[in-house]
Amino acid sequence: MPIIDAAWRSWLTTNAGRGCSAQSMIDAMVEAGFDSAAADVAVQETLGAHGGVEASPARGPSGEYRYDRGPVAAGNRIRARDRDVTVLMRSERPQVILFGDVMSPGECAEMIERSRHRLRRSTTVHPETGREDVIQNRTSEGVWFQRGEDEFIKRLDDRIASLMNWPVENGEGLQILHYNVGGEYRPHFDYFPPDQAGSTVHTARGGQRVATLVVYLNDVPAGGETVFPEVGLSVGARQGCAVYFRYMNAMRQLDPLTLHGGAPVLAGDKWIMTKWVREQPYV
Ligand code: PD2
Ligand code: ZN
Repeated sequence: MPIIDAAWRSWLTTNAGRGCSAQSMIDAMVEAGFDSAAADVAVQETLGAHGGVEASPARGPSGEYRYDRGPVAAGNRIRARDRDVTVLMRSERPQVILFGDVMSPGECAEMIERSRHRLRRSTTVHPETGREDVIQNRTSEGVWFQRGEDEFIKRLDDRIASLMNWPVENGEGLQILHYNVGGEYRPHFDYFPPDQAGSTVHTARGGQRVATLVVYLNDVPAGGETVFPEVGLSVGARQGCAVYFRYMNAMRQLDPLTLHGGAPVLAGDKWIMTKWVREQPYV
C-alpha cells in the first residue's frame, strides 16, 4: 500500500481546498492502492475541522480560522532527510514550532559567506500593484538562492522539505536576510492578503503561501527576536535553530494570529534564512 507522504498531504489539501467531496477523495485514493480505512482516516484528518463550510478556490472560506492537523511530524526529534532535528516548543494556536539543530554552525557560516557580497536592500509587496517596493517597515538586505541551484542549496532545500513535510517543488527559493543594528521587519503576514489586488500577481505562481520556516544563522546578542504580537510570543535568534509557522489550513482559511515581525536588532547583527512554501508547485 502507498504511504501518505508530503505529496499525498499536498494533494489532499489542494483538493479539500477546491471543495472536493470526501467520498471523491477516498475513491481516488483507493484507486491509487490505499485501503479504504486508511484513505478514510487521511481524508477525515484533512477535512478535520472543516465542518460544513464550503471552500472557494479563489479566496478560501471566510469565518473563524479552524486549526486542523499540520503536516509536520509528531515527536521530540524529527529525521529531516540527512539530519536529526529537535523539537523545542510547539504551539497549536497559532501553529508555531521551534526547532533546534536544523543547520550546523558550519552550514550557517557557509550560507552567510555565500550571501555577504550579494546583498540588496529588501522590498515588500505593494498591496495594490503587487510590485516590490523598498519601504521603511523592512530595514534589511537580502539575497535569493534558486531552489536546488547547487549541491549545497539542494541539500538544504531537501532537508527543509522533509522537516516541513511539504513537497520540495512547492517551496520558493531560499532567501537570506541581514539586519544591522536598528534593522527590523515590522509585523506583517507572510501570506498574500486575498482582499488586496496586488496579491493575485504573487498567487498566480504556486498559489497561496501556506507556511514559513525561518532559520537563524547567527546568535543575536540583543534584540532581533521574531515576535508574534497577537499572542505575545517572542523567539530569540540562536544559530542553527528555526521557527516554523503555518497559516493556511486545508480549507484555505488564513490564520490572523500568525501576524509576526522581526524586532529591532539592538546589538550585533542578524542573519536569517527563510523558506516559504506554497499550496502548489512553484515553478
Ligand atoms: O527577521 C525575522 O525574524 C523575520 C521573521 C518573520 C522575517 C520574516 N518573517 C520575513 O522575512 O518574512
Ligand atoms: Zn514574515
